[in-house]
Amino acid sequence: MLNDSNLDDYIRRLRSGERVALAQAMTLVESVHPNHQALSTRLLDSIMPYTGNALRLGVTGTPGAGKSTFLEAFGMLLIHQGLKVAVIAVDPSSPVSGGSILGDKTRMTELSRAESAFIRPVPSSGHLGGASQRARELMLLCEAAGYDVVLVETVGVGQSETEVARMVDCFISLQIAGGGDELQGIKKGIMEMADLIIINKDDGDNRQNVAITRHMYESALHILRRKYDEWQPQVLTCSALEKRGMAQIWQAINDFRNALSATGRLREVRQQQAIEWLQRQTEEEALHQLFARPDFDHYFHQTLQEVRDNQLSPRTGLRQLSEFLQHHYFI
Ligand SMILES: Nc1nc2c(ncn2[C@@H]2O[C@H](COP(=O)(O)OP(=O)(O)O)[C@@H](O)[C@H]2O)c(=O)[nH]1
Ligand SMILES: [Mg+2]
Repeated sequence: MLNDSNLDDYIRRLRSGERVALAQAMTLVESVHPNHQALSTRLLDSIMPYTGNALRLGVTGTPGAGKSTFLEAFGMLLIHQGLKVAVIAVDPSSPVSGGSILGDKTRMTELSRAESAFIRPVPSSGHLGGASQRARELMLLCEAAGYDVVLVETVGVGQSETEVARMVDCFISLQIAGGGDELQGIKKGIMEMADLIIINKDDGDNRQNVAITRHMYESALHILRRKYDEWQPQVLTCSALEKRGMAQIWQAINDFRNALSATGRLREVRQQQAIEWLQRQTEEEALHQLFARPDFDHYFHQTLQEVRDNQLSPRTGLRQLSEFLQHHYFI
């Protein structure tokens, strides 16, 4: 097992693409044991210079949209082009060794057997932020191990989508026709986050529906504010089951990458993502530390009660808390 004395050797093996070393490094990063955390922090710090070379893609969609089937077909296309592909599946709905992961394995049979592919589920740990932080770190490990494309898959449930969108270069929303899903996508703001919208299951009797849905999305996209000056999000269709449409999707992703790279925007986006992540974590940490102080916590609850009982206006409550903070911590 990985330990303090063989860390350098592990990093060398990881960078040479040894799958066992990558898998063990991932297990270490996922461990919450304090000793492991100290070691995984060292590991992550050491590999930072070797990260950033992969194309980072996020794929989101409701359960049943065909994400796993799509990743199988799309991943194999990349592999046939000589690329190394990693899939990190964040699924907040599945327990640690959940059924959906078994389901995924059966839908990704070719990919999971491919020498150039690496598939890793991220078990949810109750706390969603925790799962997506780990996904980000696993992505860095894959980059250090020389993977060319890292796909982060997430189920279409509010926060996990946003968090995945914040860690990838290109965010892909996989949709299906009908079922009122289109409206949901628009309402939930997924369309504002998506760089590509792919309507899956463009096969059999469904093709007409897909064409209608595609048109709807295209119209909706034109009235939405654009995320980047450099890129107008595209709507594509595919049949993951019949493995059709994959080359066009890969082309669109490359167009996206080229458009954003040409102006330096892609680099800027990544820098911004890293900074914003640290900002959010710092805010969370600051609040956590503040409420961990018994005197503040006590005063806070006392004030809450007074406001609840109409003894104090909310505005005065806030002023008092603010004065308390200044007086106790900021002088
Ligand atoms: N007709 C059709 N069925 C598909 C397609 N892609 C996936 N499916 C089916 O949709 C179901 C859900 O697929 P899955 O990949 O597990 O979806 P996920 O939950 O988003 O990962 C399975 O029964 C797939 O066989 C497709 O392109 N066409
Ligand atoms: Mg799946």
